[in-house]
Amino acid sequence: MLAALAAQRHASAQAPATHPHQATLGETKPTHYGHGNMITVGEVDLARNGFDPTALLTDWERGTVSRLPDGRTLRTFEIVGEDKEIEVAPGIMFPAWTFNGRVPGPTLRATEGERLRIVFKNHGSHTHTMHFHGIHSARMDGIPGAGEVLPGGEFIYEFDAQPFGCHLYHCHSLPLKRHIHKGMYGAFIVDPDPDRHPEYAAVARTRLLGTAENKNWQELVMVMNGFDTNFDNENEIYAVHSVAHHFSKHPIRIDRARPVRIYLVNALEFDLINSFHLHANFFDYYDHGTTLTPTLKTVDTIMQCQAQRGILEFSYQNHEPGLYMFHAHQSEFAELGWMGMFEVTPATS
Ligand SMILES: [Cu+2]
Repeated sequence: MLAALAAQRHASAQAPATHPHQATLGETKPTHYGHGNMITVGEVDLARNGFDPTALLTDWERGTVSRLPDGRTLRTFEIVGEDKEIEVAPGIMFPAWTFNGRVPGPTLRATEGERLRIVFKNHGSHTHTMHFHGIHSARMDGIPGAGEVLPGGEFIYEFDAQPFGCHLYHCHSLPLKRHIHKGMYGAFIVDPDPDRHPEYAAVARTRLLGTAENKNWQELVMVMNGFDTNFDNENEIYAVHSVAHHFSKHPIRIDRARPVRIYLVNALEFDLINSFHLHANFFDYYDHGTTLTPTLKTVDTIMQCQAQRGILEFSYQNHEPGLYMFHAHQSEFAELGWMGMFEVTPATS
């Protein structure tokens, strides 16, 4: 009996490692979980972190909507700055400064022409601001002297949502390098108002959250970041949404029949550039997302300096199902966490 049990254990120990996603993928048996064993081992405690990088891909913060006396839409967001320790790779903790307890902060999404009101309460241990990349007055710029908030304080930023595009916000307190790399940044997306762009109204509608045309798209936001875990002014960890190799271990499911749009933002500190490379496919790119026609067509790699951002559009319609890699094409970044997988599946509907 004992011998039989031991034999059984031995057999299971020898069984090839499988992954749930491999079951449907036939003979190729991709080994994305390891990929030459160049990824982290183990899992991050996402529950303790309080955010899941996969959920963040499609987590649009819409705020609350009301109507101004002149009939315009007022969209109000509430943001809290707070200190929080987060796990950025299995067993690697980082003392972050956050917006709403997550890194990156919430993806604020509005529509061109709305009035935006951002109520920022600072519950953190340091002075912070919210500086938006957008068009606004000097008083609303979110820099020292204009909208900087002491611990325990509050400031209300208010401006119009313009221009449409893929933007970001970040803390602009000093030293800036420290406040950014600690985690105080997030995506800020302004959808185009189709009525303002009659010549490209059909395209604009695909970008406007909630329309039937928009629902056909698989939209994802990706904030590229990194962490200096030993305080030497260099990054030890690179990622999309903070957790190294999360999307290598948890591929992003893509319905082959529907197009994909990525709102890509580079928040990386210390390194001069970051990049995005898509495997086995090409995409169109909209620099800053501020145009309705591509600024680059048919490319498979783009680079961004800090605060640069853009929109990628592509399709796997003519590809066989399977796992398709995406990563920074600085190989070091990829090996230290900035690498992921799309799992392209046959149409589900
Ligand atoms: Cu700050």
